[in-house]
Amino acid sequence: MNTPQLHAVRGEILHFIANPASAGESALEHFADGVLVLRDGHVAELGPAPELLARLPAELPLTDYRGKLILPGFVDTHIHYAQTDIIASHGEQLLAWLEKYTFPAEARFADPAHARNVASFFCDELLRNGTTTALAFATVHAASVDALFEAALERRMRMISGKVLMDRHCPDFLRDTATGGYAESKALIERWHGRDRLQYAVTPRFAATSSPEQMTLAGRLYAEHPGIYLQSHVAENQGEVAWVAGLYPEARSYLDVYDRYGQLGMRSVYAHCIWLDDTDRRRMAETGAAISFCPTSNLFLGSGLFDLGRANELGLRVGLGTDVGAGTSFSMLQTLNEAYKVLQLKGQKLPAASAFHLATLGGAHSLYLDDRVGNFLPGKEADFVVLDPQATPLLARRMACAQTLDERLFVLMMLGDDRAVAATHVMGEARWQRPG
Ligand code: XAN
Repeated sequence: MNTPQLHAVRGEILHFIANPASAGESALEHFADGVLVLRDGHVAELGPAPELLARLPAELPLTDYRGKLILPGFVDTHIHYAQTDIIASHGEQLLAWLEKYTFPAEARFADPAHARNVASFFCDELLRNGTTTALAFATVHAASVDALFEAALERRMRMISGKVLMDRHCPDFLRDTATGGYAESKALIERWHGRDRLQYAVTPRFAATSSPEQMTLAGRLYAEHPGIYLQSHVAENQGEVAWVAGLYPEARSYLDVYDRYGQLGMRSVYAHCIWLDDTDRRRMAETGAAISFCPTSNLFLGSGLFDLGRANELGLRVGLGTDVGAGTSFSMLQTLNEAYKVLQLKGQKLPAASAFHLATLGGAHSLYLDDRVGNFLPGKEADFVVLDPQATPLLARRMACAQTLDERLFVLMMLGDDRAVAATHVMGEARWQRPG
């Protein structure tokens, strides 16, 4: 998989340079037969094949993906690597699901060998699904963060993660302390933040499992380290919302709890955001905080239907999250499929162009990474996924009936999954290739 410093990739190529919701058709660039020229793992140039091939040196190495569709690598804005082994666990809604499945699974990460084993599988599974950037929860154990960052570094993936902060309302074996969690997070930031493509996220699990003292220190960590991320959950489930209201009676809303502790701002990302009101949404927009929309998880746990239309109207940053293990697939295509259905139930539309924007440039924008990944503008890191529109008999048959690019993209997101991913490249290099 050793890729020369300068090389080219040929195929059908599609990327976004703006949000189709505001820019319409000019948001998207499409080359039915295109060439992407890569230099040292970055995009050097993109254009129509006949034009570029006529002036590129004849000896330039070229990978031929004709018949396939090349898109920027997917950006998963919310996932729990330690929940890989409990994906598809039956029967509960959020709070009971945490107790019954999540906490026991996360307890196993006290063993660094287990953490390394899961981290390696997890990173490979992301790549098999075309995901090259992720914002991921680890567990309360500092070594679980080391394991994930080591696995991502080996594969050169863009990974943002952090140690879970959780000092109350959880089993003893998963509990840290406010000051211990602060010190461990600080040490992890020093060890990992800014190393290659890795970045750190301060990670209070949710307001219910952190004491006011821990919430204060989480806010302090976020303020003390410019450029750092903060990730948490908010307003996912109605029982959870009521519980948090009782724990923080002084707060106007669940989101306001995070605001009071200085945890809203640029590079803060909140998963779910189902039970927010417009005051909350406006506050997120004002502070630059982002939402991770997690449709498969929201349906699986019966949490509710996210209002993407309203978030867009108020100019919020929104990305897409698989939220494995409450989410039911690592595939961002399958996640778009469920997003479409959630929005149908809300009486809203998710056109295919908006959907693929959400999974690529939109996600990168929500993470303040759109200057580095998310599309193929010159200088961007060359992360891309190669999709096979003929991957399954049904896909091939349905594609043959599709008339327009829009229709083909919609078919891909509704019928596609990991089988549709022919290859995934990270910084230009093929890190996953479908056998055969
Ligand atoms: N709230 C949560 N929601 C979720 O979907 N997964 C989790 O692990 C979690 N913890 C708090």
